[in-house]
Amino acid sequence: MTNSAQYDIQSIRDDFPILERKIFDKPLVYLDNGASTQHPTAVINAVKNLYEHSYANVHRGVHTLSQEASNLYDDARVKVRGFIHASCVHEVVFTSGATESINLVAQCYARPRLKKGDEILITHMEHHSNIVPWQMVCEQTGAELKVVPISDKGELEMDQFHALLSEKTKMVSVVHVSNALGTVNPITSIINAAHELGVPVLVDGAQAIPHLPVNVKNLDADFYVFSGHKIYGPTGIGVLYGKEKLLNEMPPYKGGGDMILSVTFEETIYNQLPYKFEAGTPNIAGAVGLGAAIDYVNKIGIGTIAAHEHGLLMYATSKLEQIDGLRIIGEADQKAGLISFVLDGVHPHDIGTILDGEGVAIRAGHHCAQPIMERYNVPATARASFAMYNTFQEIDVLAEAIKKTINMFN
Ligand code: 7TS
Repeated sequence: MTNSAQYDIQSIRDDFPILERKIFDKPLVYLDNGASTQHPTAVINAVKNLYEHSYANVHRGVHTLSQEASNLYDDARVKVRGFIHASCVHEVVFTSGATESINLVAQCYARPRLKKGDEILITHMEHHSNIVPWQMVCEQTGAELKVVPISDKGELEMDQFHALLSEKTKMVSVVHVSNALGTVNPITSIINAAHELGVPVLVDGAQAIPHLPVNVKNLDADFYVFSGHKIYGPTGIGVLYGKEKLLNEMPPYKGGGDMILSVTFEETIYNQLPYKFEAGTPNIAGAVGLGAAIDYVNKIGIGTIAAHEHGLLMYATSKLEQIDGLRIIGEADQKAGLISFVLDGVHPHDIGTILDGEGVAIRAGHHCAQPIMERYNVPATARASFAMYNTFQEIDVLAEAIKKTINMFN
């Protein structure tokens, strides 16, 4: 199996120092990118350079280092804006990750608007971080959570979505790409249908952002969230994109420094967007690292990465399908680069452990999507998830390691 001539996989791999690691004396085959991706030298160096040359707190000092750090922090926001095609930089709020972004919208957008009898519509394939914040806000307000079912293939039952969407629906929150199934959801149709009833839509883009071009303006998403660590950036940094009008209508999430214009004991005037939602010293290095990660992805091209990963997905699917006793969970027509699977008679944790012995890192577990496990009546799955640096040869290693696992258990 060869890679496309234009795609210089070796030079990409050379940019990721960790890929040289050996695990139990075997070359690392890192296929746990859905949990967290690895970092190119450009990201590591951006963070290193900040700490070595330009580090100080941001937005509060007139001295040179504070100005340099502030500029780097603000540049990162400009890069995110460009990457997701937001209309303006102040629609990009830095958070600690997708989870915090969703909680922020649940508490600051939904909670003040919800009352008993209202409904929030999510789907059966959400990560816990797009379930629990809505359950919490339902408990707080008396609103009810409605769930769009999925088919055996792992696709949303769109007729059910349309049936559940009603005047009672006050918010739709849906995952763009499922972390447990790989399904790419038809979010344009979902957003359009919701907007016909005046219902805003949050899109959980945690698993989409490293794999697909995202244009929040074309999608007309009201909110779009993701984490830096799933797109080759640092942990502890994430993004909440929100339409300016909606963000302006929302109260702040946390109170503290940087989110105010003036404070007296009688009255506090909040800062403008996006700082209203960024109380306290932010994750400066995280933002700078995320900016560098976006530069890196742009250099390769998100469309090019998507094409490479699609090739890996097709190849891996055809290889794994040939293995007796292996069942793929999630066979949607539209999938991004991950495969969940189970083996007859072998617990996914044992698969994970044996594969680790072969140098192959996958995730085994419920993937923080327990309702999906329940839907397919499995306790857990093993999941191989791909990134721009994975090779077709690594898929061969994965397949051989799975066959070895099956042989050990027979
Ligand atoms: N939404 C989806 C679809 C996710 O896959 C994840 C993390 C999150 C939200 C939460 O992101 P965080 O950065 O705020 O934690 N998913 C996974 C995973 O699949 N394996 O580990 C984490």
